[in-house]
Amino acid sequence: MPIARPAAPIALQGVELRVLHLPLVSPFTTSFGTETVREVIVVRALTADGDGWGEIVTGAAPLYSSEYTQGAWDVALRWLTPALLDAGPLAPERVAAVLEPFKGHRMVKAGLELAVLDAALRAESRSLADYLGAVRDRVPSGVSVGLQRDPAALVETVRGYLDEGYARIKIKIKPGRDVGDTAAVREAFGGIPLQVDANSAYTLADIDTLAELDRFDLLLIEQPLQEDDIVDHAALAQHLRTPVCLDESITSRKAAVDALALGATSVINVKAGRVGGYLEAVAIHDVCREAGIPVWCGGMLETGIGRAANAALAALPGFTLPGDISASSRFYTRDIVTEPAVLEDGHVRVPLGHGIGVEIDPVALDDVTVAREVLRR
Ligand code: OSB
Ligand code: MG
Repeated sequence: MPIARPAAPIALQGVELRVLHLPLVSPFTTSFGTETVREVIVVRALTADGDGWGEIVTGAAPLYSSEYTQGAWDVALRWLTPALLDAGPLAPERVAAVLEPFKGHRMVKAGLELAVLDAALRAESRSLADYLGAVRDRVPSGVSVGLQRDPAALVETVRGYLDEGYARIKIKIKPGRDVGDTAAVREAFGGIPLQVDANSAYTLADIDTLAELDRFDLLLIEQPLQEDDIVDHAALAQHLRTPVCLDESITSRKAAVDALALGATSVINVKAGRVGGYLEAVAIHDVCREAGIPVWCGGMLETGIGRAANAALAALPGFTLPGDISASSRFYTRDIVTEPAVLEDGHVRVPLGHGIGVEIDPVALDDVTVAREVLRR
């Protein structure tokens, strides 16, 4: 089902971009590195009827994918934002087509599209959740747990999240920190919903190690091999009982269809940033739902802007597994929105206000802004 009721075009008068530095409550370590401060870009679409907000989820360094914040900043200011400002009356459904000639830079496209969507939907007094086709008013909340000092520290960290009520645990793994870490969590907590994320740290030569994870009854293993290793993922999936779930590899609806056709993935992590926007994310949801493939909503340490939009996306009917949509407090002591996502009985509420459904806290935003540019038409 595409979007049932499109939004009316907006007259985009300008776009404000800000780089934020948001301190993390604790360092976040994956197979590709450690972050202590979230460097992210916030987009504000300016119209005569009010503003719209979006978020460009690049990391500071190109370690998760080829995109990174200073590159995103450059392409947004030099190419993508000027194209949008020149596009005339702009319906949110047209943003992807306007930006399509520019290769790649999907996270930037997604952030710009979200700001236009938010402005357009606020102007019509509609919620993003309603627009995207949400069927729930709250979503189960999973938490992504970074690599810790050792398995004992991991167990204590996971214990804290379970005590808070998280509905699903995902642990990061890398070579040398896989079977032992997973065994420690399984032994400590029994049959909790558990999955692992390798962020492309392995090759097919590691197939025996990865097969050892089969005994832990994991919900899935996320992105064990490189982004472009679709055929190798298919070969690996043949040898594992644990379902393979692609994250980094799924950059579009087409990539999802191809990976499914090749048997490279049997579950998909949907991230709007990675695929170029919330509308492409819905398209992936739709094709997976049609094919009986479960999807779940991934995360990129979003601020309250992207976190609200992710909750709306995760409320679509095909999102049948808990997403990485934790409470804002899992990452931040102070968010940039006035009602940050909180954990209630293992769930996060889907914002039902207009647009993304949350309001910006202008003081909090200014306090974490390290760069700001405005382009006007
Ligand atoms: O691989 O899912 C990932 C964060 C940054 C980059 C990649 C990933 C992640 C996470 C965190 O796992 C998910 C979240 O936002 O909670
Ligand atoms: Mg991942």
